[in-house]
Amino acid sequence: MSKTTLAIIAGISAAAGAATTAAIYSSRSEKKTLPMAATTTPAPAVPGSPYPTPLEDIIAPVNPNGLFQYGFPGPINDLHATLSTTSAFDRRTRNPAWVAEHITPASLAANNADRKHSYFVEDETIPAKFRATLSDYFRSGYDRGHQVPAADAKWSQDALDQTFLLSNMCPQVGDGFNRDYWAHFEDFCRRLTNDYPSIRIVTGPLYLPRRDPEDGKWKISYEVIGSPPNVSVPTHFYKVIFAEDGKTGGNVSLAAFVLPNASIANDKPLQDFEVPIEAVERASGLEFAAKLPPQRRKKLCEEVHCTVIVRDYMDRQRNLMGQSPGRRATSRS
Ligand SMILES: *[C@@H]1O[C@H](CO)[C@@H](O)[C@H](O)[C@H]1NC(C)=O
Ligand SMILES: *[C@@H]1O[C@H](CO)[C@@H](O)[C@H](O)[C@H]1NC(C)=O
Ligand SMILES: CC(=O)N[C@H]1CO[C@H](CO)[C@@H](O)[C@@H]1O
Repeated sequence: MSKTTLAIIAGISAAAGAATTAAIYSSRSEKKTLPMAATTTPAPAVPGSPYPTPLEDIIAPVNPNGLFQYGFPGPINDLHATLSTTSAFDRRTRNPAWVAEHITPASLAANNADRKHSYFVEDETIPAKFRATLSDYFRSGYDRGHQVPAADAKWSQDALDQTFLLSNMCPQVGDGFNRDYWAHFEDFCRRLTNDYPSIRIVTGPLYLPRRDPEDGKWKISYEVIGSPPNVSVPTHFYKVIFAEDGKTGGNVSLAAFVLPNASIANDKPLQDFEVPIEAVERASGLEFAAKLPPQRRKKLCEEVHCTVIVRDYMDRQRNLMGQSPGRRATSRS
């Protein structure tokens, strides 16, 4: 890891109030996957699998896959595509694992929708017992924080409405974060369409370890809201940005950012939050650009100024959404 990288990570850690990100980027060597024990059974009978598991295979001699006769435990990703979002859900935390969007200069220029017609709704494609509910957020003190921002989907009322599914939300700190720095960061992403014809963004939560001052050990600790507790409150949020040059097989300028779920001073440089994509991958267990060969990868923040603009943000928001800036405050339930 280069000195610069370490400095960037240290910068984030300072912002987070603890050396958290260092932990997700530890240089501990990767363990090789152990070779699977030789098995005489055919492919497992998972739900929807074309391979049946004959009774003799279930019983003898030893066959852990026999479990599947009672059901497949999961995890299930609840992949869900809407007009404006494609998401995977994490049933354990009742938050999305990631939500992807696509914005272009034309999609942002269209203004065919009004946020005042949109309502936060539970995502009924997710089984009721795993879903985040409106009552979980009620009086929790946290905003229902859009992962794909509403302002990115005003090209159609349906597209805008679909960003209000709770499967596109995570509990976010309101003042100083969702309504401030995070919103400026979303605005930065939109401004990228001035420089690139096509922008893809993946957004999601992280639950990062913090060093316990008592015993010096790294621990993950986060609140769970709802009664009984249902929805985890992430410690951090990431965005991975793909700025495309508009050519088939063309170059893609990449950047990844990790921000703490906390009030952030407006004068904090955005680049303090930039991390290697690999750091987000290690922290989230996800992979973002496995099929993008190195020769097509460019560094976004070497091509454009990765900075937030705070000045006149509210005016911009008002223009984008055709609303008064105060309305944003109603996103707190
Ligand atoms: C989560 O919310 C649902 C629906 O409001 C509720 O039935 C359930 O008991 C809550 N808690 C857990 C841990 O699922
Ligand atoms: C991609 O970037 C490389 C330099 O990194 C450049 O030589 C090449 O022409 C670019 N490809 C396209 C399609 O613009
Ligand atoms: C609500 C919440 O848990 N906020 C946390 C967001 O992450 C930062 C950094 O870990 C914490 O300091 C906040 O307490």
